[in-house]
Amino acid sequence: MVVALTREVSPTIDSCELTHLQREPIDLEAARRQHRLYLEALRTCGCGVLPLKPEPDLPDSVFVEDTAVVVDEVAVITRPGAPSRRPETVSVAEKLAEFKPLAKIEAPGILDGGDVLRIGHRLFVGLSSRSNQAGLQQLRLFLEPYGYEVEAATVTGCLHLKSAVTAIGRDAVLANPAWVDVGQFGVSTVIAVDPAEGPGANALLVNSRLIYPAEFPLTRRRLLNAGFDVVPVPASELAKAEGAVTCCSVVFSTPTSSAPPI
Ligand code: CIR
Repeated sequence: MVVALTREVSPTIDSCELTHLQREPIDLEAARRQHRLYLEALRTCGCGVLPLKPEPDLPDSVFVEDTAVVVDEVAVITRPGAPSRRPETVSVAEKLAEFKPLAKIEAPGILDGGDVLRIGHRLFVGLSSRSNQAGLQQLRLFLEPYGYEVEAATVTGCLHLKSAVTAIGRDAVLANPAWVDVGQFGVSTVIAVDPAEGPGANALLVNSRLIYPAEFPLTRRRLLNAGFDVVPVPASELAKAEGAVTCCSVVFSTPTSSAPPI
């Protein structure tokens, strides 16, 4: 079955890392309400939810995507580019060890899961302020033995590669062409965000459905017109922390006999 590792919103989210946005107050209750709707959307898409232990002192700990890259054969624990985020990986490693063999990115490598775009057996790593060539090389060493290709991708103007482009099918991406050259991914279907909705390229593909922020209706219309099945979720509060929908989970497949999700 497909499961998602998640973590509740920290009460210190207001002190989150910010790179491209100005700090704005975050309404914790609204963020938590939206996060609960996100968990419901995961379940609606047939995904089990595996909550990690809360980390109240780690402001960005809701953004679990950045802490691990998981494929069927192995879970790679990252070394997040922001030092404040590195302690988040401890509990993630403990939880993932119940399901997969672990590998770990070590210094001088840095890697955020938000920079890793998987399209089939190809993984593109955005070389951003959070992920470097050493992190990419280590990921390649871990994954090549299992038949994955790991390649660099260029991205500008946003935090992570997956702020600019996400996989919405086996051979399809949703992208903001102002931030990324989609030619590098070699896919046959590209849906561009509506130009008025620049941050709208982050969609979470789960069991052929797309969990997608409700704040981007024009791009949602494009997805619906192209035949995609969209599950809208309100995501405005965590967007103030520079997070979107892929950021709040690590989705992976697990044998049905493993520990039951809730
Ligand atoms: C950070 O800057 O690390 C957090 N405030 C946001 C991380 C969002 N994660 C993601 O896009 N994968």
